[in-house]
Amino acid sequence: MINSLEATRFIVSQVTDEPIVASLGNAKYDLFLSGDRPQNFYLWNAMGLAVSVGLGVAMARPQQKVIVVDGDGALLMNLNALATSAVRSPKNLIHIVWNNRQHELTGGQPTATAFRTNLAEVARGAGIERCESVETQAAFEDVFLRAFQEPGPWLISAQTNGTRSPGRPPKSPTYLKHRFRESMGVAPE
Ligand SMILES: Cc1ncc(C[n+]2csc(CCOP(=O)(O)OP(=O)(O)O)c2C)c(N)n1
Ligand SMILES: [Mg+2]
Repeated sequence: MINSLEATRFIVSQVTDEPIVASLGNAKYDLFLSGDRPQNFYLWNAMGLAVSVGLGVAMARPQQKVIVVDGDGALLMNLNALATSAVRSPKNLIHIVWNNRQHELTGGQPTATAFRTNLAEVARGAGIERCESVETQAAFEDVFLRAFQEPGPWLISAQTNGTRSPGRPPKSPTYLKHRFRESMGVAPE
């Protein structure tokens, strides 16, 4: 079983100025704890939209890897985003899902992955080129390093435990948006 904080720390240890878009809840809490940086874009409440935002960033920045850290519950709420990603197929998009098989943040209600749904297979069926499921930290690090080097788009479903993360990133979406845009070299609005 993978600890999502440990795995997120590994991601952050590998990046330089690559953008990382984080889903609401534990994904963004872990990212903040692993090292706050202007290139981190934390979503507040917009459940399921991390990969939609990441897709847009990946299309706008084709020369750079763009990483999305997502939750299983959030992705399941917006599965059509996988089909949209596949239509565009940006080679630089790395979509990582922390699959703890529950909505941990709202009380641990089981998601569909606790029953029959396999997110890597769903992504493959949607048309995402490179889909992997991993269950150990070593396997995660190995596939992440491949995804960081080799063309995608990638979907990595990582089996994680259900731990609550204590990280609390800045709460103002406006502040986070401006900070992120500035880090991308986009002129202020
Ligand atoms: C549209 C919508 N419905 C419900 C919520 C409440 N909500 C916040 S986090 C969360 C669970 C997210 O589950 P997951 O993405 O698997 O992350 P985890 O909590 O397991 O880390 C829910 C249901 C929300 N923010 N938006
Ligand atoms: Mg979950």
